[in-house]
Amino acid sequence: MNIVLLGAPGSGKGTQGEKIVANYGLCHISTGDVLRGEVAAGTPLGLEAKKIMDAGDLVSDEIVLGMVRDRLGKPDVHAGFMLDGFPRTLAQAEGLDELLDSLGKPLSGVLFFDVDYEEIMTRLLARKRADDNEETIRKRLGVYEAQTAPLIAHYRAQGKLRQVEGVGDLDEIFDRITAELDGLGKL
Ligand code: B4P
Repeated sequence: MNIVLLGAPGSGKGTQGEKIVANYGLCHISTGDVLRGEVAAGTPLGLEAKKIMDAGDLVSDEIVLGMVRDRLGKPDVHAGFMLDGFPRTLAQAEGLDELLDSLGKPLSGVLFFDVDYEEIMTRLLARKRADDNEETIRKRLGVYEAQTAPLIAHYRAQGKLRQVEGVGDLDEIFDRITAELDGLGKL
């Protein structure tokens, strides 16, 4: 199974993603985690990415697509993968479509986490990561609305979108997710 997690910042992609990979044995590919790893290691990419992430902007499509292309070329994705936080722009989604075509690894489905912005603001202010202050969160939500939300229609048109209500108890949300993922095999 090859899936994408789609949703606003703080919608729970990382949180539920850990439960999904543990349950389905998928390889977890989080572009946010890879970028934070580069920042922590102080690489040239990390130094560049830190400024962009702290401002609430998106790292360039070329950089992120290059990272995902490298990662999907590794042998451990053979059993299936879960992309968390990628794609985030239409250009990234189109690049991913081409990449997966060339690799012969089609997407099984895209899980869209539906969470309202008020709930997101409360969650992220409580998390206190470097990019979690009110001004940056508002910026990230604006970027999400303009650049990432159009992917909902992109994947709906492909018949791949599965919408999950992302508010409530973590285990209840996970039950909704497994119901969707278990249904994918029956398409
Ligand atoms: P990401 O690392 O992808 O982070 P995120 O969108 O903020 O969080 P996520 O949705 O995973 O939420 P989480 O489960 O942690 O991106 C960070 C930055 O990296 C971006 O702003 C961008 O600059 C850059 N970047 C990453 N990918 C990129 C790409 N493809 N292109 C360009 N730039 C890219 O949950 C958030 C909080 O909510 C947690 O504290 C959690 O405990 C809590 N929570 C989760 N579920 C809950 C629930 N049901 N109830 C209550 N709280 C809950």
